[in-house]
Amino acid sequence: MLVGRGWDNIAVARKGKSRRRIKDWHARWQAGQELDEVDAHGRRMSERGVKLRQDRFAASDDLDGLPRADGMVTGLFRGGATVRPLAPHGGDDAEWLCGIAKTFRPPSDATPLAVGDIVTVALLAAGHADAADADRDRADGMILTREERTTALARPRPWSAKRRDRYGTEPRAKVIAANMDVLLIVAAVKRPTFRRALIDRFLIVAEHGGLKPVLVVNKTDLKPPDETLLGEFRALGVAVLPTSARTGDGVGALAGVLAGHKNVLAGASGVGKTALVNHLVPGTTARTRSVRSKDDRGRHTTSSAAVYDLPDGGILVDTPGVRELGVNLDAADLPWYFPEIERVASSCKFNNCTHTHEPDCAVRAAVEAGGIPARRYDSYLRILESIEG
Ligand SMILES: Nc1nc2c(ncn2[C@@H]2O[C@H](COP(=O)(O)OP(=O)(O)OP(=O)(O)O)[C@@H](O)[C@H]2O)c(=O)[nH]1
Ligand SMILES: [Mg+2]
Ligand SMILES: [Zn+2]
Repeated sequence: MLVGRGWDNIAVARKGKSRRRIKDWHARWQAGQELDEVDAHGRRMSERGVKLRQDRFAASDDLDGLPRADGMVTGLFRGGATVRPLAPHGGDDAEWLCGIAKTFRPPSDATPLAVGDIVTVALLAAGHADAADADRDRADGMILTREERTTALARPRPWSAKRRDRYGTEPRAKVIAANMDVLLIVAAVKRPTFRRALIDRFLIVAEHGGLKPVLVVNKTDLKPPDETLLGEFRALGVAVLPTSARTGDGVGALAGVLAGHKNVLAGASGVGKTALVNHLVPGTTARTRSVRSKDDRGRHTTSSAAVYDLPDGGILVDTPGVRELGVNLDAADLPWYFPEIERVASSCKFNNCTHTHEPDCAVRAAVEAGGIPARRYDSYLRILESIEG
């Protein structure tokens, strides 16, 4: 566990000091902790967690007179975030290390801050560069406000009494990335096993969050992808790109799709998200790790979201792999996310038909006749069950 004492060990080099410091923070906070929580009122979440030293916050009572600038959140840790300036500014810092102002009130009840959020920061920078000592103990800025999100890649979070206490009875979505345009759903042909149901859930999450889904089927060097299956996704209007991060096959086509957009990678652990980043972003050598040989599962190598600049414009956000993905929806909304089911549902005898057991169900008839792929119907049933169960 990291405690205040840890600060004494942080080396501050004059040259590139900000970057170095940020790396230290990341390394420390990434060591075994969930780093991405500040609560809805900007209070530090946990006594256990790292505390920004009090003098970092001393200025937060008096932020009114400070210069302000907008930036994008590029990383989160307990009690703060790294923020990249949206416009060039006078200082030499590529990223600001920021605390959260006491007055910070996020505009909605979802995760207060996520990678990709646009925030306004009060800059503390003036003066602190002179003294190495002060530099070590101070943030570059304090986050004052956050803009409304245009999109959100979100997953439902486990419900618990503790959370209900703190946040009321509403299930809160955990926002993984904000303001992205494209969700790259990455699967592997094998190692780990191709999980169609997980892809269907990500399609729902994309629809729900306002992102355009693109399916990336990676590791094609291990086995050719199942063309029939890819055709089913294409029939739903989802772009499908087979790739191999090992041989580089298909990576050029993927780069073309990403250019100029804000893209976020998601998928199971071990499918090769970070390996793709290393291909797509020149000079990047982010950590990847082999899947476990005993069960072909990933090792959860990437531990928090990270932002990369694409060579032809746009950004790419790498995220930690998921194990399971719940779907935070009402059962009644579900057909809407399965357009091929919705299309025939109006012909069901009952207008509240769930297409599970009701008589004269047009959806089940269409599945039997082959008009709706059986695996899509199976996914529908599984998701329905998980919502109701
Ligand atoms: N054969 C083959 N192996 C690949 C390919 N892409 C990635 N790998 C390997 O798969 C393993 C997992 O890759 P990662 O990039 O760490 O996977 P990830 O999706 O980032 O996993 P998490 O960070 O845990 O979510 C590594 O050993 C990679 O070298 C590919 O196209 N073909
Ligand atoms: Mg990774
Ligand atoms: Zn029906």
